[in-house]
Amino acid sequence: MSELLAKIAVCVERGKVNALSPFPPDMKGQDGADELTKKALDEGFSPSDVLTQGLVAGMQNIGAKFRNNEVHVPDMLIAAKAMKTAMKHLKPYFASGMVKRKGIFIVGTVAGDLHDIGKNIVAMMVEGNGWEVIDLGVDVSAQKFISAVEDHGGRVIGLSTLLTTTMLNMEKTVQEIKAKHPQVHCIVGGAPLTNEFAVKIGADAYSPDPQGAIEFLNGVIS
Ligand code: B1M
Repeated sequence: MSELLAKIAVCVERGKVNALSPFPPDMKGQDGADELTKKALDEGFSPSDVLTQGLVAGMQNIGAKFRNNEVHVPDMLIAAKAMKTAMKHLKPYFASGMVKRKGIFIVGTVAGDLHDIGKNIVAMMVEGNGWEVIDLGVDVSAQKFISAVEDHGGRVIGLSTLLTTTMLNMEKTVQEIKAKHPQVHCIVGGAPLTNEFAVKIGADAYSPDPQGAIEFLNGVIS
């Protein structure tokens, strides 16, 4: 793999956004994901290689470390910021169809629940893995999820909840989505959930972390 793309992956994983960002201290003054992504495209690297061998590789590395408790929520947030900043250079190639997204992932926190920190991390990690993410935000009704499927044609919906009281809303939401669009896959996550609960409510999958959501999504398209 090219040294430049490997450097982009390191910048994403370590949260080195751009040359001006002082974090991480040992990379101060060096180019970040922003400059290196632009440089790679200017030098003629294919946008798809920049995405997969640079940005996605970096997000995968940090995702694996998060799963192993080697890094924590702030590390994920800064890595996602580096990825998002670099992604702006790739946007024109997505728009032109030169780089294909893996698919559409619709995500939201279920009705009655306003917690969005975990859901946002999942959304950013999935986007960094090459998916187009339609983030419906918090307090999302079943109808809003259904409309998003109809408007955007997504095949996978991610539902998050942090409250035991809104787990019931999650159950109703999954059932309404499945009744209207049985082909749509629903993956659920959030601190109070378990795999048994996911099975009971008719969801297709449960993941305790963003990495599991990515693995499920990649399984859907393979
Ligand atoms: Co609230 N809150 N909160 N809160 N809050 C909890 C969840 C609580 C456990 C605190 C406690 O009592 N110990 C408790 C719930 C208890 C219960 O249900 N049994 C609670 C409560 C009660 C409440 C209120 C009702 C408090 C009140 O007003 N009386 C209220 C509810 C408001 C509402 O939603 N209607 C409320 C409000 C808030 C704030 C607004 C102040 C704030 C939310 C800010 C925000 O999200 N923008 C807040 C916070 C910050 C918390 C705690 C402290 C932290 C939650 C968090 O962000 N964790 C939380 C206590 C705690 O967890 N220590 C608590 C970090 C985040 C990265 O983890 O969301 O679990 P998490 O996401 C993980 C995984 O779960 C997974 O990946 C993420 C990354 O690893 N994951 C998925 C999540 N979604 C996924 C989806 C997937 C896959 C994986 O696929 C689709």
